[in-house]
Amino acid sequence: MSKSSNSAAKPDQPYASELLAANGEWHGESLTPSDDIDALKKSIVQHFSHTLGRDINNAAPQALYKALALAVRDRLMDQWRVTRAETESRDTRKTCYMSLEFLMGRSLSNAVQNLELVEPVRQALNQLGMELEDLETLERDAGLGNGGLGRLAACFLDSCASLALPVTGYGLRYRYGMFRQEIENGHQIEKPDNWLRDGHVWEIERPEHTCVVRFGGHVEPDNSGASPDRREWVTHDEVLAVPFDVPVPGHGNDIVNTLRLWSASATDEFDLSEFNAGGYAEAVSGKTDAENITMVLYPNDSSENGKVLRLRQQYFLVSASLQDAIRVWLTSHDNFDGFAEKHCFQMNDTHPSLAVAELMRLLIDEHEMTWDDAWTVVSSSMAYTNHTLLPEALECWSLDMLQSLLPRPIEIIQEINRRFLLQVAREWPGDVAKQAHMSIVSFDESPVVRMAHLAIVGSFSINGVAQLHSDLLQKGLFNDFYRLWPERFNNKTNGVTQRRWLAHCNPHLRALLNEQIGTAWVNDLDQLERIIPKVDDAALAQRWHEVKVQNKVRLAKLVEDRTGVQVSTDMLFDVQVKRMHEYKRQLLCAMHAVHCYLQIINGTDEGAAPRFVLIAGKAAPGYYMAKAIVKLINNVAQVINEDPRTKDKLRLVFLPDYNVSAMEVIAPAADLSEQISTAGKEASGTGNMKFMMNGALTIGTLDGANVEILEAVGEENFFRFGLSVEEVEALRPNYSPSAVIAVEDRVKAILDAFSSGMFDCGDGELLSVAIDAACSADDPWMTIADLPAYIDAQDRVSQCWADRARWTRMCMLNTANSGRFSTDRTMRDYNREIWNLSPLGTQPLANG
Ligand code: 26W
Repeated sequence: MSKSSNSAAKPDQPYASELLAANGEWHGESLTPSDDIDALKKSIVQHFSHTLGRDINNAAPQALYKALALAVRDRLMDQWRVTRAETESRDTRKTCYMSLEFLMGRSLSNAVQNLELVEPVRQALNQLGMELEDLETLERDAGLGNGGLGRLAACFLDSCASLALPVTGYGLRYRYGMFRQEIENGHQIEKPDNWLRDGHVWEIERPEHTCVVRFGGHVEPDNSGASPDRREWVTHDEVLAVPFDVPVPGHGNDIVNTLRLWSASATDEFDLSEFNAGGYAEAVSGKTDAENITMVLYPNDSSENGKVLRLRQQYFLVSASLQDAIRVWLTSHDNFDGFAEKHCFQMNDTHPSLAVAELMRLLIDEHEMTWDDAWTVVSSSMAYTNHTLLPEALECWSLDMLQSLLPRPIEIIQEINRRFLLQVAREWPGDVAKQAHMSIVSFDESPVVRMAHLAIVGSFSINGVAQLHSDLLQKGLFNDFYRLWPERFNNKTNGVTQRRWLAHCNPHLRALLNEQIGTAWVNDLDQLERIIPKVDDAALAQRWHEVKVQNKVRLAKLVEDRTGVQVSTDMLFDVQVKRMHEYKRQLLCAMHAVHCYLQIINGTDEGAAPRFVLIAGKAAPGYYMAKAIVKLINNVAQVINEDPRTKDKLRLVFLPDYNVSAMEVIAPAADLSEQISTAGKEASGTGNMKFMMNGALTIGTLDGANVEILEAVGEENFFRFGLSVEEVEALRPNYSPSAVIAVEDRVKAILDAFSSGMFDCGDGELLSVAIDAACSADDPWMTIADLPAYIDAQDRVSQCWADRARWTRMCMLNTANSGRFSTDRTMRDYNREIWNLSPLGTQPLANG
């Protein structure tokens, strides 16, 4: 392979030899402060008065939080430096996990737990007159993601660090994360999420690793003769990518991995012609164009609206991240031999799939490789995870837009496609339709680039996120590709990290589990099976029940604080929290609440469990129907909650501003987990796993990972209902909601209640839009088809609730069988079948 143009020689180190020698210690003493209580107290006070310059006599709570966070951060700095050095060493094979979203939530509590400092920190704070829980909740969520895909990336990082896997997360440092949701008169209102307003303790800016990313301009032939495939990208604009590193501590293993978030900044070179013409202010304000790139997270979780800014974000992320990997490589190599063996680039959905073209460009144009050598590197280091089967979520970018924004990468995409179509023609000679169908660039009049096709053609591994989803990808959406390259396709069922989603968020259950089976489950979730032999222990069941009640008290308080609605902990907490989307069928849940209400007012509610139905989730700001459903739920809630007849029997609440921290209160308190999507639509789901782990029972369809949850816990401990994938597809051509309504009085009564105006609250039109859609024969989500079976399943829930011993036993079995839904298992699967990394600290380092 060809030589790189960059020199691998180290620059002269201008630093004092004393400083270099002191890397991690000072005159033989470790720089890491001690974990004992006095040292912690001293650190907190020092940061409060010296780093933050505050006065203890008028301590702002935010400053106290920050002082604590800084004290904790000090205790991971050395481990972070050592982990980075080993990860970046020439012998370490590593994964770069590229994602437009990382939904990290809060960091302080996570760091305290993973550094195993909970007790000393708690005591240090107590001695200073403070409570850990009070300070923890002052931290703003880092909400740099929409939903499942972003939170999955965050859980992956926790598990990789805890398994000592050399994995670096690469993402964007959005100035504004996921919007804050307020509810006004039942409508969703979006407010900006200024999460950096008070500063962010958990990031370290690394301006020395800034990269330059190009946009616009055009391409010219290259006359240097360096490589026959090289081209010159000229007259482009440049934007700086400045990295901010966030530490990702593993649990109790001295590993601290890195999440590197790029922030866009203008180059210091302003438009001089404008400057000289006296337009100084105009030249400087041109900066905002560049800096807008990382200004805001796009709040869409299922449809792409083709905005050029979003495309700029995607390219900005992949270009900077790949340049970064190459920079590190060239500090210890002078060519690219072995680069592919030491790197895996995992693409979280198609959002970073321009990486396929960008790595080609960097290798060919910047590092003088031939096309064939570069393609060998790219196609053996890229891997792609698909997270959705919904056609509207599959990204396509207009060729025109790509040509004007990224003239060189699009040239490369077209060449990749040309070569790929030759391969298709060899496999299916004469089949032009096949070529049209599989082509990366569509054959339309206004062609688009299908990003999933680019990702598949460029990757050695393509995975879905639950067994059912992976099967459907192979049988349906990607079938042609599967026939061409079956060996590339695999499944990796999602998980969640039990450190956040059980140990941290459910301290009472953690204590009970620790007492019963020891603490090993925190790093080995299969240990939870040791609860199985104890599920008939009545005394244990009673304590399990008491833990649930305590958690329900905590959630009830949150609900009352945010909505003013009071709920009794004697009620069955029936919970559906997730993004608002028609396929997730929050409408089904609302219709069942109406069914319960009608039973109460008709006096036919005998045997019905007293229920608190809790729904929460954000609607994409431009998704009209999802917003109509939010309004519908709020209207129904208002009628139910204000009717004195429902007292002690039924409450319905839409909790505003659902986010990671809210889920940490909700999951431990739920009795019933609603996972009721139309079969074949939810790729996996991960909320379903959080609820199961915390001992909620699931009412669910055979969709996504529900199938595997059911398999793990058994039919008798799961409320299954509804059409299967095959049944949905078989029914679709003859689907007739009116036929269902004609024979189902319960369904008719619900719809009559809506059409009577009972829930209109002055906004009947919006409601009827949602109800009419569900009653149409074209309803893709087939809500009415599943409604009778859903009501039956809810009746089984009510019956079961009446027998508390049986219910609690089922809850215990759900927790006990949730081991396989740990992201520790997921990451081991990725590592065994895709990444092939050696855990840090297990390999002798040569030339480290
Ligand atoms: C605007 C572009 C876009 C398109 C699709 C943004 C986001 C998406 C998604 C479909 C994102 C997403 O969150 N998917 C979810 O991923 C989870 C983790 O794998 C799964 O558990 C969910 O089932 C899936 O909907």
